[in-house]
Amino acid sequence: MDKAEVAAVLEEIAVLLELQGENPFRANAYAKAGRTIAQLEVSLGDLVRDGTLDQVPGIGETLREKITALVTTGKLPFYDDLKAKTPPGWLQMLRLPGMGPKKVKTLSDQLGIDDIAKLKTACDKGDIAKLKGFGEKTQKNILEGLAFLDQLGNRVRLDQALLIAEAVAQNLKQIKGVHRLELCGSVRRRKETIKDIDILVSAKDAGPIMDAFVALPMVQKVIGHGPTKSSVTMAAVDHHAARIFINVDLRVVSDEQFPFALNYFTGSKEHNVRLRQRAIDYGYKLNEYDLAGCKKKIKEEPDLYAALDLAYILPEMREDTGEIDAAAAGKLPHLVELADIHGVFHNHTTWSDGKATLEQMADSAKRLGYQYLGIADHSQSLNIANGLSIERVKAQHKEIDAFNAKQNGFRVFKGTECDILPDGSMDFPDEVLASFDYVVASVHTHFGQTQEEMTRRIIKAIEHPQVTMLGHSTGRLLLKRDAYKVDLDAVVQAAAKAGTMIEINANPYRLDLDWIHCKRAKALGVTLVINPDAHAADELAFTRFGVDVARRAWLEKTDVFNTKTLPQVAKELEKRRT
Ligand code: DGT
Ligand code: CA
Ligand code: ZN
Repeated sequence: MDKAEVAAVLEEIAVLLELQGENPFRANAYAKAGRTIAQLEVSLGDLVRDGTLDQVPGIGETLREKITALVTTGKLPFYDDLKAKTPPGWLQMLRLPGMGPKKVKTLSDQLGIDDIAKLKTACDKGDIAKLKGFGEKTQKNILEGLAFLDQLGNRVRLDQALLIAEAVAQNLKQIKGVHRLELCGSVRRRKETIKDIDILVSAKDAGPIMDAFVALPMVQKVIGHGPTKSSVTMAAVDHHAARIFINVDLRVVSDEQFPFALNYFTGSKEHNVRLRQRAIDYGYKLNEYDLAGCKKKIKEEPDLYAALDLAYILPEMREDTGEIDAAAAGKLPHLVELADIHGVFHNHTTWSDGKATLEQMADSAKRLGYQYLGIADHSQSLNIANGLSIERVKAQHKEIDAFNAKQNGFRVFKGTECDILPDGSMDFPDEVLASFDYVVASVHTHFGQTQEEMTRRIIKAIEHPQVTMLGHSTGRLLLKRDAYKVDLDAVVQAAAKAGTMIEINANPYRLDLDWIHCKRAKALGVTLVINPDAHAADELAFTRFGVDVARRAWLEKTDVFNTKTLPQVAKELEKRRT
Protein backbone atom coordinates (compact mmCIF):
# COMPACT_ATOMS: atom_id res chain seq x y z
CA MET A 1 0.00 0.00 0.00
CA ASP A 2 1.19 3.52 -0.67
CA LYS A 3 1.02 6.59 1.53
CA ALA A 4 -2.44 7.72 0.45
CA GLU A 5 -3.97 4.28 0.85
CA VAL A 6 -2.48 3.79 4.32
CA ALA A 7 -3.70 7.23 5.38
CA ALA A 8 -7.21 6.42 4.17
CA VAL A 9 -7.26 3.12 6.10
CA LEU A 10 -6.12 4.82 9.31
CA GLU A 11 -8.79 7.48 9.00
CA GLU A 12 -11.42 4.84 8.38
CA ILE A 13 -10.25 2.89 11.43
CA ALA A 14 -10.82 6.05 13.48
CA VAL A 15 -14.42 6.24 12.27
CA LEU A 16 -15.04 2.53 12.80
CA LEU A 17 -13.66 2.71 16.35
CA GLU A 18 -15.98 5.58 17.18
CA LEU A 19 -18.92 3.71 15.71
CA GLN A 20 -18.02 0.82 18.03
CA GLY A 21 -18.22 3.20 20.96
CA GLU A 22 -14.47 3.10 21.62
CA ASN A 23 -12.63 5.72 23.62
CA PRO A 24 -12.59 8.87 21.43
CA PHE A 25 -8.92 9.52 22.27
CA ARG A 26 -7.93 6.18 20.86
CA ALA A 27 -9.98 6.79 17.71
CA ASN A 28 -8.49 10.25 17.36
CA ALA A 29 -4.93 8.88 17.49
CA TYR A 30 -5.65 6.92 14.30
CA ALA A 31 -7.20 9.91 12.59
CA LYS A 32 -4.19 12.06 13.47
CA ALA A 33 -1.74 9.41 12.31
CA GLY A 34 -3.64 9.19 9.04
CA ARG A 35 -3.26 12.92 8.43
CA THR A 36 0.42 12.83 9.38
CA ILE A 37 1.12 9.96 6.96
CA ALA A 38 -0.74 11.72 4.16
CA GLN A 39 1.46 14.79 4.59
CA LEU A 40 4.81 12.96 4.89
CA GLU A 41 7.41 14.46 2.61
CA VAL A 42 9.56 11.34 2.60
CA SER A 43 8.69 7.88 1.28
CA LEU A 44 6.64 5.79 3.70
CA GLY A 45 8.22 2.63 2.27
CA ASP A 46 11.73 3.94 3.18
CA LEU A 47 10.66 4.71 6.76
CA VAL A 48 9.32 1.21 7.19
CA ARG A 49 12.40 -0.39 5.65
CA ASP A 50 14.83 1.69 7.74
CA GLY A 51 12.86 1.05 10.92
CA THR A 52 12.57 4.79 11.53
CA LEU A 53 8.78 4.99 11.47
CA ASP A 54 8.53 5.65 15.22
CA GLN A 55 10.50 8.86 14.82
CA VAL A 56 7.44 10.33 13.12
CA PRO A 57 5.53 12.34 15.76
CA GLY A 58 2.33 10.70 17.01
CA ILE A 59 3.28 7.19 15.88
CA GLY A 60 3.96 4.84 18.74
CA GLU A 61 4.45 1.11 19.04
CA THR A 62 0.92 -0.05 18.11
CA LEU A 63 0.58 2.24 15.11
CA ARG A 64 4.06 1.34 13.90
CA GLU A 65 3.15 -2.37 13.75
CA LYS A 66 -0.12 -1.70 11.97
CA ILE A 67 1.37 0.66 9.40
CA THR A 68 4.22 -1.77 8.74
CA ALA A 69 1.70 -4.54 8.10
CA LEU A 70 -0.25 -2.34 5.69
CA VAL A 71 2.85 -1.22 3.78
CA THR A 72 4.47 -4.64 3.54
CA THR A 73 1.47 -6.97 3.16
CA GLY A 74 -1.36 -4.62 2.20
CA LYS A 75 -3.47 -6.29 4.92
CA LEU A 76 -4.42 -5.65 8.52
CA PRO A 77 -6.56 -8.22 10.40
CA PHE A 78 -7.46 -5.63 13.06
CA TYR A 79 -9.01 -3.46 10.34
CA ASP A 80 -10.82 -6.39 8.73
CA ASP A 81 -12.31 -7.40 12.10
CA LEU A 82 -13.53 -3.87 12.72
CA LYS A 83 -15.18 -3.75 9.31
CA ALA A 84 -16.85 -7.12 9.88
CA LYS A 85 -18.28 -5.90 13.19
CA THR A 86 -19.77 -2.72 11.65
CA PRO A 87 -23.11 -2.91 9.83
CA PRO A 88 -22.61 -1.41 6.34
CA GLY A 89 -25.74 0.71 6.89
CA TRP A 90 -23.87 2.67 9.59
CA LEU A 91 -21.29 3.83 7.07
CA GLN A 92 -24.01 4.87 4.66
CA MET A 93 -25.71 6.85 7.41
CA LEU A 94 -22.42 8.66 7.99
CA ARG A 95 -22.65 10.11 4.49
CA LEU A 96 -25.58 12.25 5.57
CA PRO A 97 -24.67 15.85 6.32
CA GLY A 98 -24.39 16.56 10.04
CA MET A 99 -24.30 12.88 10.94
CA GLY A 100 -21.26 11.76 12.95
CA PRO A 101 -20.35 8.40 14.50
CA LYS A 102 -21.86 9.44 17.85
CA LYS A 103 -25.26 10.15 16.31
CA VAL A 104 -25.20 6.89 14.35
CA LYS A 105 -24.42 5.01 17.55
CA THR A 106 -27.28 6.71 19.40
CA LEU A 107 -29.74 5.88 16.61
CA SER A 108 -28.62 2.27 16.67
CA ASP A 109 -28.65 1.89 20.46
CA GLN A 110 -31.93 3.68 21.10
CA LEU A 111 -34.07 2.92 18.06
CA GLY A 112 -32.34 -0.12 16.53
CA ILE A 113 -31.68 1.84 13.31
CA ASP A 114 -28.81 0.28 11.38
CA ASP A 115 -29.56 1.27 7.79
CA ILE A 116 -30.87 4.09 5.62
CA ALA A 117 -34.28 2.52 5.03
CA LYS A 118 -35.01 2.24 8.76
CA LEU A 119 -33.78 5.79 9.26
CA LYS A 120 -36.18 7.08 6.60
CA THR A 121 -39.13 5.26 8.18
CA ALA A 122 -38.25 6.68 11.60
CA CYS A 123 -38.03 10.22 10.19
CA ASP A 124 -41.37 9.83 8.43
CA LYS A 125 -42.95 8.71 11.70
CA GLY A 126 -41.37 11.67 13.53
CA ASP A 127 -39.40 9.41 15.90
CA ILE A 128 -36.09 11.17 15.26
CA ALA A 129 -37.44 14.56 16.28
CA LYS A 130 -38.38 13.13 19.68
CA LEU A 131 -34.92 11.67 20.31
CA LYS A 132 -32.72 13.51 22.81
CA GLY A 133 -29.99 15.48 21.04
CA PHE A 134 -31.80 15.37 17.65
CA GLY A 135 -35.01 17.46 17.40
CA GLU A 136 -37.17 18.70 14.50
CA LYS A 137 -34.38 20.52 12.71
CA THR A 138 -32.04 17.52 12.67
CA GLN A 139 -34.86 15.30 11.45
CA LYS A 140 -35.53 17.72 8.61
CA ASN A 141 -31.81 17.80 7.71
CA ILE A 142 -31.67 14.02 7.71
CA LEU A 143 -34.67 13.83 5.38
CA GLU A 144 -33.06 16.30 3.00
CA GLY A 145 -29.82 14.36 3.14
CA LEU A 146 -31.71 11.17 2.35
CA ALA A 147 -33.24 12.83 -0.71
CA PHE A 148 -29.70 13.69 -1.79
CA LEU A 149 -28.36 10.17 -1.27
CA ASP A 150 -31.30 9.02 -3.35
CA GLN A 151 -30.22 11.28 -6.15
CA LEU A 152 -26.47 10.59 -5.83
CA GLY A 153 -24.97 9.31 -9.02
CA ASN A 154 -27.97 10.76 -10.80
CA ARG A 155 -27.78 13.73 -13.08
CA VAL A 156 -29.83 16.91 -12.91
CA ARG A 157 -31.54 18.74 -15.76
CA LEU A 158 -29.74 21.54 -17.58
CA ASP A 159 -32.10 24.21 -16.23
CA GLN A 160 -31.46 23.04 -12.66
CA ALA A 161 -27.69 23.01 -13.14
CA LEU A 162 -27.75 26.45 -14.77
CA LEU A 163 -29.76 27.86 -11.89
CA ILE A 164 -26.91 26.98 -9.53
CA ALA A 165 -24.03 27.52 -11.97
CA GLU A 166 -25.14 31.03 -12.94
CA ALA A 167 -25.71 32.03 -9.31
CA VAL A 168 -22.27 30.75 -8.29
CA ALA A 169 -20.65 32.52 -11.23
CA GLN A 170 -22.36 35.78 -10.23
CA ASN A 171 -21.12 35.39 -6.66
CA LEU A 172 -17.55 34.51 -7.60
CA LYS A 173 -17.26 37.39 -10.04
CA GLN A 174 -17.68 39.79 -7.10
CA ILE A 175 -14.55 38.48 -5.42
CA LYS A 176 -11.48 40.65 -5.68
CA GLY A 177 -8.72 39.03 -7.70
CA VAL A 178 -11.00 37.02 -10.01
CA HIS A 179 -9.78 37.93 -13.46
CA ARG A 180 -11.55 35.64 -15.91
CA LEU A 181 -14.37 33.22 -15.10
CA GLU A 182 -16.19 30.68 -17.28
CA LEU A 183 -18.53 27.77 -16.73
CA CYS A 184 -17.01 24.66 -18.33
CA GLY A 185 -17.96 21.00 -18.83
CA SER A 186 -21.36 19.81 -19.93
CA VAL A 187 -22.96 23.04 -18.66
CA ARG A 188 -21.00 25.09 -21.18
CA ARG A 189 -21.79 22.58 -23.91
CA ARG A 190 -25.47 22.75 -22.83
CA LYS A 191 -26.08 19.04 -22.52
CA GLU A 192 -29.66 18.13 -21.55
CA THR A 193 -28.54 16.66 -18.23
CA ILE A 194 -25.52 17.40 -16.08
CA LYS A 195 -23.48 15.29 -13.67
CA ASP A 196 -21.50 18.09 -12.06
CA ILE A 197 -20.73 21.76 -12.61
CA ASP A 198 -17.18 22.74 -13.58
CA ILE A 199 -16.08 26.34 -13.06
CA LEU A 200 -12.76 27.85 -14.09
CA VAL A 201 -11.25 31.08 -12.82
CA SER A 202 -7.99 32.83 -13.60
CA ALA A 203 -6.32 34.75 -10.78
CA LYS A 204 -2.91 35.53 -9.34
CA ASP A 205 -3.78 34.28 -5.87
CA ALA A 206 -6.13 31.30 -5.63
CA GLY A 207 -6.38 31.04 -1.83
CA PRO A 208 -8.96 33.75 -1.08
CA ILE A 209 -11.10 32.60 -4.01
CA MET A 210 -11.10 29.02 -2.76
CA ASP A 211 -12.02 30.21 0.73
CA ALA A 212 -14.91 32.32 -0.57
CA PHE A 213 -16.15 29.46 -2.77
CA VAL A 214 -16.43 26.86 0.00
CA ALA A 215 -18.20 29.47 2.16
CA LEU A 216 -20.94 30.27 -0.38
CA PRO A 217 -24.45 30.04 1.11
CA MET A 218 -25.58 27.27 -1.25
CA VAL A 219 -22.78 24.96 -0.10
CA GLN A 220 -24.18 21.92 1.66
CA LYS A 221 -20.94 20.04 2.12
CA VAL A 222 -17.26 20.64 1.36
CA ILE A 223 -15.77 17.62 -0.39
CA GLY A 224 -12.33 19.07 -1.00
CA HIS A 225 -10.67 22.42 -0.25
CA GLY A 226 -7.30 22.56 -1.96
CA PRO A 227 -4.90 25.29 -3.08
CA THR A 228 -6.12 25.43 -6.71
CA LYS A 229 -9.11 23.06 -6.79
CA SER A 230 -12.10 22.75 -4.50
CA SER A 231 -15.22 20.61 -4.69
CA VAL A 232 -18.48 21.12 -2.87
CA THR A 233 -22.03 19.82 -2.91
CA MET A 234 -24.55 22.59 -3.43
CA ALA A 235 -28.26 22.54 -2.78
CA ALA A 236 -31.03 24.72 -4.17
CA VAL A 237 -34.73 24.67 -4.99
CA ASP A 238 -35.79 24.69 -8.63
CA HIS A 239 -38.67 26.23 -10.61
CA HIS A 240 -41.00 23.44 -9.46
CA ALA A 241 -39.92 23.60 -5.78
CA ALA A 242 -37.93 20.37 -6.18
CA ARG A 243 -34.69 20.14 -4.22
CA ILE A 244 -31.55 19.91 -6.35
CA PHE A 245 -28.21 18.65 -5.15
CA ILE A 246 -25.17 18.87 -7.38
CA ASN A 247 -21.42 18.85 -7.00
CA VAL A 248 -19.52 21.93 -8.13
CA ASP A 249 -15.79 21.92 -8.89
CA LEU A 250 -13.84 25.16 -8.98
CA ARG A 251 -10.35 25.39 -10.45
CA VAL A 252 -8.12 28.44 -10.39
CA VAL A 253 -5.31 28.81 -12.95
CA SER A 254 -3.01 31.62 -14.04
CA ASP A 255 -4.22 33.93 -16.77
CA GLU A 256 -1.69 32.46 -19.24
CA GLN A 257 -3.09 28.98 -18.60
CA PHE A 258 -6.72 30.07 -18.85
CA PRO A 259 -7.46 29.41 -22.54
CA PHE A 260 -5.93 25.93 -22.36
CA ALA A 261 -7.69 24.99 -19.12
CA LEU A 262 -10.96 26.41 -20.45
CA ASN A 263 -10.65 24.26 -23.53
CA TYR A 264 -9.71 21.15 -21.59
CA PHE A 265 -12.42 21.41 -18.95
CA THR A 266 -15.12 22.26 -21.47
CA GLY A 267 -14.72 18.90 -23.17
CA SER A 268 -16.22 16.80 -24.40
CA LYS A 269 -13.58 14.25 -23.61
CA GLU A 270 -13.98 12.91 -27.15
CA HIS A 271 -13.50 16.35 -28.67
CA ASN A 272 -10.39 16.86 -26.52
CA VAL A 273 -8.90 13.58 -27.72
CA ARG A 274 -9.29 14.66 -31.36
CA LEU A 275 -7.87 18.09 -30.72
CA ARG A 276 -4.88 16.68 -28.87
CA GLN A 277 -4.26 14.33 -31.81
CA ARG A 278 -4.33 17.26 -34.21
CA ALA A 279 -1.80 19.08 -32.02
CA ILE A 280 0.50 16.05 -32.20
CA ASP A 281 0.19 16.07 -35.99
CA TYR A 282 1.48 19.66 -35.87
CA GLY A 283 4.39 18.61 -33.64
CA TYR A 284 2.88 20.26 -30.55
CA LYS A 285 1.73 18.87 -27.26
CA LEU A 286 -1.65 20.04 -25.93
CA ASN A 287 -2.66 19.66 -22.30
CA GLU A 288 -4.77 21.62 -19.83
CA TYR A 289 -2.05 24.25 -19.27
CA ASP A 290 -0.24 24.71 -22.52
CA LEU A 291 0.23 24.05 -26.23
CA ALA A 292 3.86 23.06 -25.91
CA GLY A 293 6.02 23.63 -28.97
CA CYS A 294 3.78 26.33 -30.45
CA LYS A 295 5.20 29.86 -30.54
CA LYS A 296 1.98 31.68 -31.47
CA LYS A 297 0.38 33.93 -28.85
CA ILE A 298 -2.63 32.20 -27.36
CA LYS A 299 -4.66 34.48 -25.11
CA GLU A 300 -8.20 33.42 -25.84
CA GLU A 301 -9.74 30.09 -26.74
CA PRO A 302 -10.19 31.00 -30.44
CA ASP A 303 -6.40 31.59 -30.63
CA LEU A 304 -5.90 27.96 -29.64
CA TYR A 305 -8.09 26.73 -32.49
CA ALA A 306 -6.43 29.16 -34.87
CA ALA A 307 -2.99 27.81 -33.89
CA LEU A 308 -4.19 24.44 -35.17
CA ASP A 309 -5.59 25.99 -38.37
CA LEU A 310 -9.15 25.60 -37.19
CA ALA A 311 -12.05 28.02 -37.18
CA TYR A 312 -13.39 28.58 -33.67
CA ILE A 313 -15.69 25.73 -32.64
CA LEU A 314 -18.47 26.83 -30.28
CA PRO A 315 -18.81 24.67 -27.13
CA GLU A 316 -22.21 23.25 -28.12
CA MET A 317 -20.62 21.57 -31.14
CA ARG A 318 -17.76 19.89 -29.26
CA GLU A 319 -19.14 16.37 -29.26
CA ASP A 320 -16.86 14.77 -31.85
CA THR A 321 -19.54 14.57 -34.52
CA GLY A 322 -17.38 16.00 -37.29
CA GLU A 323 -16.79 19.49 -35.94
CA ILE A 324 -13.00 19.40 -36.29
CA ASP A 325 -13.15 18.40 -39.96
CA ALA A 326 -15.77 21.08 -40.59
CA ALA A 327 -13.63 23.69 -38.79
CA ALA A 328 -10.57 22.68 -40.83
CA ALA A 329 -12.54 22.99 -44.05
CA GLY A 330 -14.09 26.34 -43.04
CA LYS A 331 -17.53 24.71 -43.17
CA LEU A 332 -18.81 25.29 -39.67
CA PRO A 333 -22.42 26.44 -39.49
CA HIS A 334 -23.40 29.88 -38.21
CA LEU A 335 -25.47 28.75 -35.23
CA VAL A 336 -28.96 30.06 -34.52
CA GLU A 337 -29.21 32.37 -31.48
CA LEU A 338 -31.93 33.17 -28.96
CA ALA A 339 -32.15 36.69 -30.39
CA ASP A 340 -33.11 35.21 -33.79
CA ILE A 341 -36.41 33.88 -32.39
CA HIS A 342 -39.36 36.15 -33.19
CA GLY A 343 -42.21 34.14 -31.68
CA VAL A 344 -43.27 30.66 -30.51
CA PHE A 345 -46.16 28.35 -31.38
CA HIS A 346 -46.82 25.70 -28.76
CA ASN A 347 -48.30 27.45 -25.71
CA HIS A 348 -51.26 26.93 -23.41
CA THR A 349 -53.69 29.32 -21.69
CA THR A 350 -56.41 29.01 -19.07
CA TRP A 351 -58.66 27.77 -21.91
CA SER A 352 -57.02 24.36 -21.34
CA ASP A 353 -54.38 23.58 -18.69
CA GLY A 354 -52.33 26.81 -18.74
CA LYS A 355 -52.11 29.13 -15.74
CA ALA A 356 -52.20 32.43 -17.66
CA THR A 357 -54.83 34.10 -19.81
CA LEU A 358 -54.38 34.94 -23.47
CA GLU A 359 -53.68 38.57 -22.52
CA GLN A 360 -51.07 37.60 -19.93
CA MET A 361 -49.32 35.25 -22.32
CA ALA A 362 -49.29 37.92 -25.03
CA ASP A 363 -47.88 40.50 -22.60
CA SER A 364 -45.10 38.13 -21.69
CA ALA A 365 -44.34 37.47 -25.37
CA LYS A 366 -44.13 41.19 -26.05
CA ARG A 367 -41.78 41.69 -23.13
CA LEU A 368 -39.49 39.11 -24.77
CA GLY A 369 -39.58 41.20 -27.92
CA TYR A 370 -41.63 38.68 -29.90
CA GLN A 371 -43.66 39.73 -32.93
CA TYR A 372 -46.17 36.90 -32.61
CA LEU A 373 -47.43 34.24 -30.25
CA GLY A 374 -49.12 30.98 -31.16
CA ILE A 375 -51.74 29.62 -28.77
CA ALA A 376 -52.18 25.86 -29.01
CA ASP A 377 -54.48 24.63 -26.26
CA HIS A 378 -55.37 20.96 -25.96
CA SER A 379 -57.97 19.24 -28.13
CA GLN A 380 -61.38 17.83 -27.20
CA SER A 381 -60.59 14.29 -26.01
CA LEU A 382 -57.80 15.27 -23.61
CA ASN A 383 -60.07 15.67 -20.57
CA ILE A 384 -57.27 15.60 -17.99
CA ALA A 385 -55.84 18.76 -19.58
CA ASN A 386 -59.23 20.45 -20.03
CA GLY A 387 -59.17 19.98 -23.81
CA LEU A 388 -61.37 22.34 -25.85
CA SER A 389 -64.63 21.14 -27.37
CA ILE A 390 -65.48 22.33 -30.88
CA GLU A 391 -67.81 24.94 -29.34
CA ARG A 392 -65.06 26.26 -27.07
CA VAL A 393 -62.64 26.41 -30.00
CA LYS A 394 -65.07 28.77 -31.73
CA ALA A 395 -65.35 30.91 -28.60
CA GLN A 396 -61.57 31.05 -28.21
CA HIS A 397 -61.19 32.11 -31.83
CA LYS A 398 -63.58 35.01 -31.16
CA GLU A 399 -61.40 36.08 -28.24
CA ILE A 400 -58.26 35.90 -30.36
CA ASP A 401 -59.88 37.87 -33.21
CA ALA A 402 -60.97 40.57 -30.75
CA PHE A 403 -57.47 40.66 -29.24
CA ASN A 404 -55.77 40.90 -32.64
CA ALA A 405 -58.08 43.72 -33.71
CA LYS A 406 -56.49 45.86 -30.96
CA GLN A 407 -52.88 45.04 -31.90
CA ASN A 408 -50.38 46.96 -33.91
CA GLY A 409 -47.47 44.94 -35.23
CA PHE A 410 -48.13 41.98 -32.93
CA ARG A 411 -50.33 38.97 -33.66
CA VAL A 412 -51.69 35.93 -31.87
CA PHE A 413 -51.97 32.92 -34.16
CA LYS A 414 -54.79 30.43 -33.66
CA GLY A 415 -53.39 26.99 -33.10
CA THR A 416 -54.28 23.73 -31.44
CA GLU A 417 -52.23 21.03 -29.82
CA CYS A 418 -54.33 18.33 -31.34
CA ASP A 419 -54.07 14.82 -29.92
CA ILE A 420 -52.87 12.08 -32.18
CA LEU A 421 -55.41 9.35 -31.37
CA PRO A 422 -54.13 5.78 -30.88
CA ASP A 423 -54.85 4.89 -34.52
CA GLY A 424 -53.03 7.97 -35.84
CA SER A 425 -56.14 9.97 -36.69
CA MET A 426 -56.59 13.51 -35.40
CA ASP A 427 -58.74 14.50 -32.44
CA PHE A 428 -60.68 17.12 -34.48
CA PRO A 429 -62.48 16.62 -37.80
CA ASP A 430 -60.82 18.18 -40.85
CA GLU A 431 -63.25 21.12 -41.06
CA VAL A 432 -62.39 22.11 -37.49
CA LEU A 433 -58.68 21.72 -38.14
CA ALA A 434 -59.17 24.04 -41.11
CA SER A 435 -60.33 26.81 -38.76
CA PHE A 436 -56.87 27.10 -37.16
CA ASP A 437 -53.86 28.97 -38.50
CA TYR A 438 -51.71 25.92 -37.69
CA VAL A 439 -51.89 22.52 -35.99
CA VAL A 440 -49.38 20.99 -33.54
CA ALA A 441 -49.94 17.22 -33.42
CA SER A 442 -48.92 15.42 -30.23
CA VAL A 443 -49.20 12.05 -28.52
CA HIS A 444 -50.55 12.19 -24.95
CA THR A 445 -52.11 8.76 -24.45
CA HIS A 446 -51.45 5.04 -25.02
CA PHE A 447 -47.68 5.32 -24.45
CA GLY A 448 -47.47 1.54 -24.19
CA GLN A 449 -48.00 0.81 -27.89
CA THR A 450 -45.42 -1.29 -29.69
CA GLN A 451 -42.74 0.52 -31.65
CA GLU A 452 -44.46 -0.41 -34.92
CA GLU A 453 -47.85 0.88 -33.72
CA MET A 454 -46.39 4.11 -32.33
CA THR A 455 -44.27 4.80 -35.41
CA ARG A 456 -47.22 4.17 -37.75
CA ARG A 457 -49.45 6.35 -35.53
CA ILE A 458 -47.06 9.33 -35.59
CA ILE A 459 -46.25 9.03 -39.29
CA LYS A 460 -49.97 8.99 -40.11
CA ALA A 461 -50.31 12.31 -38.26
CA ILE A 462 -47.25 13.75 -40.00
CA GLU A 463 -48.79 12.88 -43.35
CA HIS A 464 -52.10 14.55 -42.46
CA PRO A 465 -52.28 17.58 -44.78
CA GLN A 466 -53.49 19.90 -42.02
CA VAL A 467 -50.79 19.05 -39.51
CA THR A 468 -48.20 21.81 -39.45
CA MET A 469 -45.76 20.45 -36.87
CA LEU A 470 -45.13 17.42 -34.69
CA GLY A 471 -45.09 18.23 -30.93
CA HIS A 472 -42.75 16.69 -28.29
CA SER A 473 -41.91 13.73 -30.48
CA THR A 474 -40.84 11.14 -27.88
CA GLY A 475 -42.94 11.87 -24.79
CA ARG A 476 -39.88 11.65 -22.57
CA LEU A 477 -39.58 13.54 -19.29
CA LEU A 478 -35.87 13.78 -18.57
CA LEU A 479 -34.75 11.81 -15.48
CA LYS A 480 -38.42 10.98 -14.84
CA ARG A 481 -40.03 9.09 -17.66
CA ASP A 482 -38.50 7.29 -20.62
CA ALA A 483 -39.48 8.04 -24.21
CA TYR A 484 -42.15 5.84 -25.72
CA LYS A 485 -40.88 3.34 -28.25
CA VAL A 486 -40.73 4.95 -31.68
CA ASP A 487 -38.50 4.73 -34.73
CA LEU A 488 -37.33 8.34 -34.83
CA ASP A 489 -35.39 7.88 -38.05
CA ALA A 490 -38.57 6.82 -39.81
CA VAL A 491 -40.42 9.76 -38.23
CA VAL A 492 -37.80 12.25 -39.40
CA GLN A 493 -37.85 10.79 -42.92
CA ALA A 494 -41.64 10.96 -43.05
CA ALA A 495 -41.53 14.61 -41.95
CA ALA A 496 -39.00 15.39 -44.67
CA LYS A 497 -41.20 13.76 -47.28
CA ALA A 498 -44.45 15.37 -46.10
CA GLY A 499 -42.92 18.80 -45.51
CA THR A 500 -44.19 18.74 -41.92
CA MET A 501 -42.15 20.61 -39.35
CA ILE A 502 -40.81 19.02 -36.16
CA GLU A 503 -40.80 20.82 -32.84
CA ILE A 504 -37.84 21.15 -30.54
CA ASN A 505 -39.80 21.21 -27.30
CA ALA A 506 -37.86 23.66 -25.13
CA ASN A 507 -39.46 22.65 -21.85
CA PRO A 508 -36.34 21.57 -19.93
CA TYR A 509 -38.05 18.30 -18.94
CA ARG A 510 -38.50 17.37 -22.58
CA LEU A 511 -35.94 18.78 -25.06
CA ASP A 512 -37.19 16.56 -27.85
CA LEU A 513 -36.63 16.12 -30.77
CA ASP A 514 -33.17 15.55 -29.28
CA TRP A 515 -30.09 17.18 -30.81
CA ILE A 516 -28.80 14.03 -32.50
CA HIS A 517 -32.03 13.49 -34.43
CA CYS A 518 -32.35 17.23 -35.09
CA LYS A 519 -29.01 17.08 -36.83
CA ARG A 520 -30.32 14.23 -38.94
CA ALA A 521 -33.58 16.12 -39.60
CA LYS A 522 -31.62 19.11 -40.84
CA ALA A 523 -29.61 16.90 -43.18
CA LEU A 524 -32.87 15.62 -44.67
CA GLY A 525 -34.23 19.15 -45.07
CA VAL A 526 -36.82 19.14 -42.28
CA THR A 527 -37.66 22.57 -40.86
CA LEU A 528 -37.54 22.68 -37.06
CA VAL A 529 -39.49 24.98 -34.78
CA ILE A 530 -38.48 25.84 -31.21
CA ASN A 531 -41.45 25.88 -28.81
CA PRO A 532 -41.47 26.39 -25.04
CA ASP A 533 -44.72 24.43 -24.44
CA ALA A 534 -45.43 27.20 -21.93
CA HIS A 535 -48.18 26.60 -19.38
CA ALA A 536 -47.50 29.92 -17.60
CA ALA A 537 -46.42 33.39 -18.68
CA ASP A 538 -42.85 33.03 -17.38
CA GLU A 539 -42.42 29.69 -19.13
CA LEU A 540 -42.04 31.40 -22.49
CA ALA A 541 -38.46 31.83 -21.27
CA PHE A 542 -37.95 28.06 -21.69
CA THR A 543 -37.22 28.88 -25.33
CA ARG A 544 -33.55 29.40 -24.46
CA PHE A 545 -33.14 25.69 -23.70
CA GLY A 546 -34.61 24.80 -27.09
CA VAL A 547 -32.11 27.12 -28.74
CA ASP A 548 -29.37 25.22 -26.89
CA VAL A 549 -30.61 21.95 -28.41
CA ALA A 550 -30.74 23.56 -31.85
CA ARG A 551 -27.15 24.78 -31.50
CA ARG A 552 -25.96 21.33 -30.41
CA ALA A 553 -27.63 20.09 -33.61
CA TRP A 554 -25.68 22.65 -35.71
CA LEU A 555 -28.89 24.42 -36.75
CA GLU A 556 -28.67 27.78 -38.45
CA LYS A 557 -31.24 30.53 -38.46
CA THR A 558 -32.71 29.30 -41.73
CA ASP A 559 -33.32 25.81 -40.31
CA VAL A 560 -35.69 27.16 -37.64
CA PHE A 561 -39.17 28.32 -38.63
CA ASN A 562 -39.72 30.80 -35.82
CA THR A 563 -36.73 32.90 -36.78
CA LYS A 564 -38.98 34.27 -39.52
CA THR A 565 -40.63 37.65 -39.06
CA LEU A 566 -44.37 38.10 -38.54
CA PRO A 567 -45.17 38.83 -42.21
CA GLN A 568 -43.09 35.84 -43.36
CA VAL A 569 -44.73 33.49 -40.86
CA ALA A 570 -48.24 34.73 -41.67
CA LYS A 571 -47.61 34.17 -45.36
CA GLU A 572 -46.10 30.72 -44.90
CA LEU A 573 -48.89 29.48 -42.61
CA GLU A 574 -51.51 30.79 -45.02
CA LYS A 575 -49.81 29.00 -47.90
CA ARG A 576 -49.70 25.72 -45.95
CA ARG A 577 -53.41 25.95 -45.08
CA THR A 578 -54.52 26.19 -48.69
P1 DGT B 1 -20.93 15.65 -16.96
O1 DGT B 1 -20.93 14.17 -16.88
O2 DGT B 1 -22.29 16.19 -17.23
O3 DGT B 1 -20.29 16.32 -15.79
O4 DGT B 1 -20.05 15.98 -18.28
P2 DGT B 1 -18.68 16.79 -18.40
O5 DGT B 1 -18.36 16.86 -19.83
O6 DGT B 1 -18.79 18.07 -17.67
O7 DGT B 1 -17.62 15.82 -17.75
P3 DGT B 1 -16.69 15.97 -16.46
O8 DGT B 1 -17.30 16.85 -15.45
O9 DGT B 1 -16.36 14.57 -16.05
O10 DGT B 1 -15.36 16.62 -17.01
C1 DGT B 1 -15.32 17.96 -17.44
C2 DGT B 1 -14.44 18.07 -18.64
O11 DGT B 1 -13.09 17.77 -18.29
C3 DGT B 1 -14.79 17.09 -19.73
O12 DGT B 1 -15.83 17.56 -20.55
C4 DGT B 1 -13.47 17.00 -20.46
C5 DGT B 1 -12.46 17.11 -19.36
N1 DGT B 1 -12.02 15.79 -18.95
C6 DGT B 1 -12.36 15.14 -17.82
N2 DGT B 1 -11.75 13.94 -17.78
C7 DGT B 1 -11.04 13.82 -18.91
C8 DGT B 1 -10.20 12.81 -19.46
O13 DGT B 1 -9.99 11.75 -18.89
N3 DGT B 1 -9.62 13.07 -20.68
C9 DGT B 1 -9.86 14.23 -21.34
N4 DGT B 1 -9.30 14.42 -22.51
N5 DGT B 1 -10.63 15.19 -20.86
C10 DGT B 1 -11.22 15.00 -19.66
CA1 CA C 1 -19.14 18.23 -15.38
ZN1 ZN D 1 -48.39 18.29 -25.14
